Amino acid sequence: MRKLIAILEVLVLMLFMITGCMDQDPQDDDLIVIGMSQTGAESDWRAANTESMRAVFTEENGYRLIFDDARQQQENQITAIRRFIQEQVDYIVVMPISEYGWEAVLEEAYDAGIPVIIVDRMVDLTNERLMTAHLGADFYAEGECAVSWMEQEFSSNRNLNIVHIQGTLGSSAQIGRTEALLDAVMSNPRWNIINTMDGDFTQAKTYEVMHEYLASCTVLPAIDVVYCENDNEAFGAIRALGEFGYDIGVGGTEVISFDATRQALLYCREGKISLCVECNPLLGPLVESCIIALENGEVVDQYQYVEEGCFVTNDITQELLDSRSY
Ligand code: GZL
Repeated sequence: MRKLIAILEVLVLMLFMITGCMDQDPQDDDLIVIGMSQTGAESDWRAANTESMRAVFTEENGYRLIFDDARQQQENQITAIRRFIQEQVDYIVVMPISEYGWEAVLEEAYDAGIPVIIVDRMVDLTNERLMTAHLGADFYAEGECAVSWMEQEFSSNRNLNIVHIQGTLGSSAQIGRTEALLDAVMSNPRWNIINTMDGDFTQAKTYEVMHEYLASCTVLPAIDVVYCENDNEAFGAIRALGEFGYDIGVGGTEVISFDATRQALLYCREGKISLCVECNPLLGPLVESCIIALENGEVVDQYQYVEEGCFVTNDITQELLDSRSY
């Protein structure tokens, strides 16, 4: 008899444990589930962008974040989006690696009734209803900021030899910044792009391609400007140029960079980078305000751009550096 009672007690305990585990915390049901596909971890900018998202979409703030790092592969992003659809998340947030190839998978999300928010770079869609909102930067305007500085920095009656280092090909950051430079070269007949390379937004790739280019020259070319489409490219280019004896800075080879992360601002303060064009990675709060508006049944602007500026050496004060969080 005692054995029977002991068995019954164990069974009751197990039953309690199982039902206790299966009971979702009532709070959990209230969490907004976000499926987030991040491009990768290729740059300082990207790390700051990811940190901004993770800092906002926490359980304390009322969210369950399902975060996927695509490691710079679009197919990984598409796979992740399909997983988010299967898991019936409340929102899908995508930082797309490139502009093209999204129509089919975003159609699936649309059919599943899941709003898709595109952040940072843009996607090229024939059916724009597939995207609830795009929150990011105007990359062409960033490039215009750089070429306006070039037009002021260099007199119009001198030849300008430019080396152009592009970001990840097909990304809207690369497309916009490139187009602005090419348009400016068209309207400045003495500007000459002597070489264009793919730096893929990374320091290592840029060092490699710049080193390879300079090593292939029988006579080292005069380079007036290196137009780097992000900070990590600038770091790689500066290292390679230094190894071949180039004098970096005013009066020598002037480097332009995009993002304005802390390390780039420090290079700018030293004169190693002549112009830092800001590209704000801290998009988490903007994404959250969009989601809150949607939760409240509000209609959101489909295109929302962040404010950005640019910095030259004299702008880089300790106060400015202390004021920045990335
Ligand atoms: C720009 C972003 C770019 C950054 C790079 O919004 O997409 O990608 O300029 C990053 O640093 O790799």
